[in-house]
Amino acid sequence: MLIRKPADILPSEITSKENYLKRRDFMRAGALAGGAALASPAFAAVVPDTSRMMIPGVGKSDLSTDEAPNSYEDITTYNNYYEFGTGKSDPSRYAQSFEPRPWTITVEGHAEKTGSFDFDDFIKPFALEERIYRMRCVEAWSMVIPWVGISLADVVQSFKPTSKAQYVSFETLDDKSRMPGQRRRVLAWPYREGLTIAEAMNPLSILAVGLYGEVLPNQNGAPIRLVVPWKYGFKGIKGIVKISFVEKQPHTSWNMAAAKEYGFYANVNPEVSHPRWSQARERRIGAGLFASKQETLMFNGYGEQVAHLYKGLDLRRNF
Ligand SMILES: Nc1nc2c(c(=O)[nH]1)N[C@H]1C(S)=C(S)[C@@H](COP(=O)(O)O)O[C@H]1N2
Ligand SMILES: [Mo]
Repeated sequence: MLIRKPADILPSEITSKENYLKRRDFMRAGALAGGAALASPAFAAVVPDTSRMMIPGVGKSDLSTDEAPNSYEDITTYNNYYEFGTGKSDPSRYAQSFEPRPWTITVEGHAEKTGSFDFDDFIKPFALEERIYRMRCVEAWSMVIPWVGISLADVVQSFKPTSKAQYVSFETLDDKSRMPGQRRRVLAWPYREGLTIAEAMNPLSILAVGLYGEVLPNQNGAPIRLVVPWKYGFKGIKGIVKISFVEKQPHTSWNMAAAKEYGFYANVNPEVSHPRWSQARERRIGAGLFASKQETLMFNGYGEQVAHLYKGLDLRRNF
């Protein structure tokens, strides 16, 4: 086998956080040079193995759930990423040839520090941590995912937002040639999301760069995506290229598409139904065809950490 799996990589080969993606590129280049057959469409499906690289220097977090994580298979084959198609298996199929490098993240708006940064430089100052989170999609299914990420609060603080920065907005890459799903206007591209500055500063909010200890697969939002576990999955914007500190509540893709169905807050709330279905229960992906649904928890079970953010806010109106 030409391409080695993470388990076959010796710890001595793992040098530094800054080098892990460079090594991945090296391995991919090697794989392509080593077998011309890999370049043919019939073999395209095996190429993604090259991106399965361990991320070194990942700490543990006491904010992790002790529930059993979903399988790597479930997490990487049952996805929502409309830039690669609207079917659940579309992202794992059609994002394989996406190259999440080179990758530039632009930070702008009401902050003392702004600018454009290469992905590696962007994440370098921050500690990498494993965070095992319950994730709840607005479509009433859920998973438990062992993310590798950096604290969004640390990122926000490092850019020194001014008092005018009330919200943080995020944008995904906008490039039809690399994201074939963008040829159809199923959403207004680029995909947009936002948080209040207090939500962004909450210790639970992270920018994920990996899962199961490995570099983030393309279908899960490589190279960097937002994870806010007390909100419906659509807040977790993938493939981020822009972060803006803004004064007014930003426009968000799902709210622009259907304002009556998807609000800005999108907090998981079993008591507030989606106009077309109940949010009281959820199906845990991978639990089996005959497993009964489980009850959805207020704020997806993270109320202790986040309920204070919404004191005095009518959650029925601000859904
Ligand atoms: N750019 C972008 N980000 C996105 C989406 C999308 O279509 N485009 N889908 C969202 C939705 S609806 C969900 S449920 C989560 C799914 O994340 P996962 O596939 O890693 O589980 O990604 C979110 N982030
Ligand atoms: Mo979702």
